[in-house]
Amino acid sequence: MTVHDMYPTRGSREPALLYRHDDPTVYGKPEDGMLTAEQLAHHEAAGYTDIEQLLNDAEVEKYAEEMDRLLQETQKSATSADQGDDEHVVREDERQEVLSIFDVHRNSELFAELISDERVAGVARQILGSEVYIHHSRISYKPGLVGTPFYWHSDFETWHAEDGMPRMRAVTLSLALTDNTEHNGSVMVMPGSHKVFVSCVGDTPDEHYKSALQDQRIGTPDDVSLGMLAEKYGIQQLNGPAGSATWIDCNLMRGTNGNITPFARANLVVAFNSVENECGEPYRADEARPDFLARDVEPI
Ligand code: 6CS
Repeated sequence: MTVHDMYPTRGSREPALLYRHDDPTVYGKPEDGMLTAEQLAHHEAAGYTDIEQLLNDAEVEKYAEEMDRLLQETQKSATSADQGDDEHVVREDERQEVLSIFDVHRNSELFAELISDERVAGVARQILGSEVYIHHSRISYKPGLVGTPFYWHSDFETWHAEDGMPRMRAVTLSLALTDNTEHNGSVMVMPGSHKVFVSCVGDTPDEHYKSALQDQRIGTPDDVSLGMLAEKYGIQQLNGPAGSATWIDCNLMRGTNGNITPFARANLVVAFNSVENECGEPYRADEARPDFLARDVEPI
């Protein structure tokens, strides 16, 4: 059976800007969760929502310690005799510093507890208007001095092409575990760009995730499309102290600069998908990505 692809990408030599067919962006109402009518309206229009303080100071300390524990665990596994990391740990090439630790909802009871909290899973349910499951979770780490940039992309382009996510009904929480400043690689977004889908050029290589998680080059927009989006929507940098957070629509255009400051930048990133938007076969890859990136479907 041929499945109609509402968001064709990576199949043609020409890039294209397509309408978002999935309306609305916000499915729930103020009475469904902690976000106010004003915050929900902003999310609908801009594709993101800033939360000034999701964690209090004591919680910031607790979760930053837990992150350090996870980082130390990866150091142990990397130095133990001929045993590399599991795939869920991603490092940069030069100094082998950790960039991402995936599956934190499975590897850390503390993070699992936080993710199931009303402030986190509850808000994901409110935005998506249904039960939700975790598409993936990670600590996104930009080590001081060698933190690498992430080029402009929409999460959905990859999730559609490589994970078989049919519709734009997913949302990501990015929660600062250290201060995020304009210098150390805080997230940049193009507000409102979630209403446009950039169909990208290039085929998906085998095991693309291995290189893309270090430096994504396929599934990223062409120069002309990026220029048009930046002109139309502008660029907003999401700075905030440890404990602040941002909800990001799955199709919002976003990227980060590198981190050449000595100050590490770390965020907990949790991608939630609606249970009504379960992934199928990838639209533009021969094989689905591994479980730690995309296969969990148990509602939280
Ligand atoms: O792989 C993912 O699911 C996420 N990471 C990258 C580098 N690009 C797409 C998406 O944001």
